[in-house]
Amino acid sequence: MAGLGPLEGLARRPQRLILLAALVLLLLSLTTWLSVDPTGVETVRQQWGSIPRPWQRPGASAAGEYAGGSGVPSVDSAVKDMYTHTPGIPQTPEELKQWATKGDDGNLYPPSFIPSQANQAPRAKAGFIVLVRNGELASMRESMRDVEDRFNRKYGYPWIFLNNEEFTDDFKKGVKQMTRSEVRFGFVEKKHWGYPEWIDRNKAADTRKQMKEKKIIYGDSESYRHMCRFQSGFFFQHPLTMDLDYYWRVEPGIKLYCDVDYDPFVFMQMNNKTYGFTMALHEYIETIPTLWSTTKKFVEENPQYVAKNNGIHFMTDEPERFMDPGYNLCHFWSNFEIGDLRFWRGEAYQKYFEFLDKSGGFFYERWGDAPVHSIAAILFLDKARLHHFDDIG
Ligand SMILES: Nc1nc2c(ncn2[C@@H]2O[C@H](COP(=O)(O)OP(=O)(O)O)[C@@H](O)[C@H]2O)c(=O)[nH]1
Ligand SMILES: [Mg+2]
Repeated sequence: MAGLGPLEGLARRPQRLILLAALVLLLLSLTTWLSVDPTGVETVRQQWGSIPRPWQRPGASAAGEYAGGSGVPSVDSAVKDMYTHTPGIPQTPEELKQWATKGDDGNLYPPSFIPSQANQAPRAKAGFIVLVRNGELASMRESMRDVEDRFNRKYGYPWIFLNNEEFTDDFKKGVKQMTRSEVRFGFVEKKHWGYPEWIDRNKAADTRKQMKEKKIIYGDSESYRHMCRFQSGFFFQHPLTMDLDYYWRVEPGIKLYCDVDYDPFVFMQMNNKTYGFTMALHEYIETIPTLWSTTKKFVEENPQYVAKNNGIHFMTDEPERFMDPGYNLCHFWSNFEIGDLRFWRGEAYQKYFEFLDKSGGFFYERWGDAPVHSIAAILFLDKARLHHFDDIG
C-alpha cells in the first residue's frame, strides 16, 4: 500500500470522493446564502451564541455579544443575568469584562444598569399616591426629583397621580420625565369629590363666610374641603390603588434631604406596621370644633373598634381618663404618610369615616384629613403598629 498517492486512495474508495464533493457543495451554498441574505451572518452568530456551553457559568457569554452595532450596551438581559445568577456576580473588574460591550470606538464599555434592576431584593405591593393639580407640575417635578434621587431610583415603585380634573398631556409628559418607574393617571369621580346629598350647601357657604372673616387658613375654600374629604375617605378606594397594600403620600413642593437606603415599604411589612409618620403638629382648633366630640360619640356606639393598647396618651394629657379630657390637637402631618391601605379599607375606619361624613363636619367646619387619619390610627390601632420615620426627611 505504501507509495499510493491520495488520489489513488480516493479512486479505490469512491464513497470518500462522494463525501468530499458533498462537503464542497454544502460550503458553496452556505457562502452564497450568506452573501445574498443580509441577516444571514447575524442569524448564524445568534445561533452560535445560543449553543449551550456547560463549561461557562450560566448566563455568561463572551464580551461583545451584546454589541448591537450602536455601541450602547443592551441593559436588560445582561444586567438581570449578572445579578440573578449568584454566585456568578462579578467580583473584580476583570470578571466584569465578560459583561462588557464593545463600542463603535473599539473600547469595552462596562454594563450600564438601572439601579432597581440591579437591586433584586423583594418588593412590597406599594407605590406613591399623589393628589395633585395640573397647575402644580413644576413643584411636583421638584418633589419627584427628591424622592427619585433619594430613594426610588434604586427601588422602582410606581407613581399614581390622582386629580379631580383630567390630567393634561403636558402634566403627564412632565412627570413621566422624572422617573423610570410605571406612572398611572387617575380621575377622581364626582361622588368622591363633591357634596353628598345630606349636606345643606347654604349652611356650608355660611361657614366659609364666617371662617373667611376670622381669617382661618383655607377657611373660605370649597375645593380644600373636597380635598380633605377625599383624602380622608376615598383615596384608598381609587381603582388605580387596588393592587397596592402600602402607599407613600407625596405632595408637590416637598423636600427629602437624606438618602433613604432601605425600603420603607418592606420595613412596614416586615414589622407589621400600619401607619408611619415623620412629624407631629397641633391642629387649629377653629377648623375642628366638634371632631373630638363626634369621634367620642362614635366610640361610645362602637367600642369594639378601639384597640386595647391604643396610643391615646398622644392625644390627651390624662390618658387614664381616655377621651374625656378632650383633644390636645396633636396630629401626624399628612403631607408625608407611609401607610397600609388595608387599614383605611377595613371595617373600623370605614365605619368611622361614614359616621364623620354623615355628621357634615367636612363642610360645616373644615376637618382636615390629617387629624382624621391621626385620631383613627391612635384609637383603632395597637400603638406598636405606628412608626415614627425619624430617618426620613
Ligand atoms: N387635584 C387637586 N388636588 C388638590 C386640590 N387641592 C389640594 N390638592 C392637593 O392636595 C394636597 C394637599 O393640598 P395643600 O394645598 O398642600 O394643603 P396643605 O398641605 O394642607 O397646605 C396637595 O397634594 C395638593 O396638590 C384640588 O382642588 N385638586
Ligand atoms: Mg401640602
